[in-house]
Amino acid sequence: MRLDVVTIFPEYLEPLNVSLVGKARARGRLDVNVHDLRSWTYDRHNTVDDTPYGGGPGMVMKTEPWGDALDSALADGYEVGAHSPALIVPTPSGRPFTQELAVELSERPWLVFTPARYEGIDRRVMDEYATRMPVYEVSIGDYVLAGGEAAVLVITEAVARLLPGVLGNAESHRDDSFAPGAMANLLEGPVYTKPPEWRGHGIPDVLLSGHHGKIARWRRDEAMRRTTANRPDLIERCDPATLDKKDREMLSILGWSPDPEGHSSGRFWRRSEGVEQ
Ligand code: 6GU
Repeated sequence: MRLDVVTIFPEYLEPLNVSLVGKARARGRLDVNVHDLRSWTYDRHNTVDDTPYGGGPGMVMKTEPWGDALDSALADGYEVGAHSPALIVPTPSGRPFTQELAVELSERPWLVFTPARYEGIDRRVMDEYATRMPVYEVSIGDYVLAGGEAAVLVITEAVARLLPGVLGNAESHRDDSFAPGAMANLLEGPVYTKPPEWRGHGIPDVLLSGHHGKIARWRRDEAMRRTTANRPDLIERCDPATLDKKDREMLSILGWSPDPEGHSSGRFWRRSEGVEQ
C-alpha cells in the first residue's frame, strides 16, 4: 500500500517511522511519502491560507498550494506504478471513522491524506479531486483537534495493522472489539497474565480452571458487563439473534429487558437506572 500525506507539519508525521507502522514500512508492506505543503507556495511568506469569503472567523486553506501539491504527489505515485488512489480528508465534519471503514481503506492500494489546519480547505479542492477518485471526508470522533495530522496517525495505524503480514498472527484481529461480526460488537473484557498474585490482587479462579467452556462464558459475561458500563448504545443496537440463552440471562442481570411493552423492535432496553418509585 502506498500512502501520501501533504501537510504544513511534516515532522508531525514522524511517528509513522515507529512501532507497527514503522515495521510495515521496513518490511515493504507500506510506502509512506510525506510532502511539505509549503513547497508549493511561491510567495515570500509561503502563504497557505486566506480569509474566508462571506466573512467570519479563522482562515481557509488556499486552493493553489493544495492543487499543485496533490498533482505532484499523484504524478510521483503513478510514475512508480501506483494506481487507484483515494483521497482521505480528515475533518471534524466528516463521516465517523469506524473499524468497518478501516477495513475498507485497508483494501485500497493507495491513500492520499490532506490534513488541514485553520478552518479547513477551500471546498473546490475536494470537488476537483472527486472528479477523478473517491474522496473520503473522515472524522475520528466528537471533539475538535487543532489539525488533521493526529487523525492521519490514528487512521494509518488502524489501517496498517489490517494489512496482510503486518500483525504477527492473522487471527489477532478476528476478535477485535469492533471487528465486523465480533461477538455482537461487545467490548473486550479484562485480561490477566503472571504473576497470579500482585500486591494482594489475585486473578479470577475460572481463568486457572482449565475449563475452556467456562472460560469462554466468563469472558463473554465480562464483555457484556463492560459494554453495559461504557457503551450501552452497543447493547441497544445489538441483534438479539446473535445472543444465546446465557447471554440473555446475563443481560437481564445487568438490567436489560428484551422488547418491553410499547416497543416491538426485538431489541434490548434498559430498565430505569434511577431509584424505583
Ligand atoms: Cl479528522 N480533524 C480535526 N481537526 N478535528 C477532528 C477530527 C479531524 N476528528 C475529530 N476531530
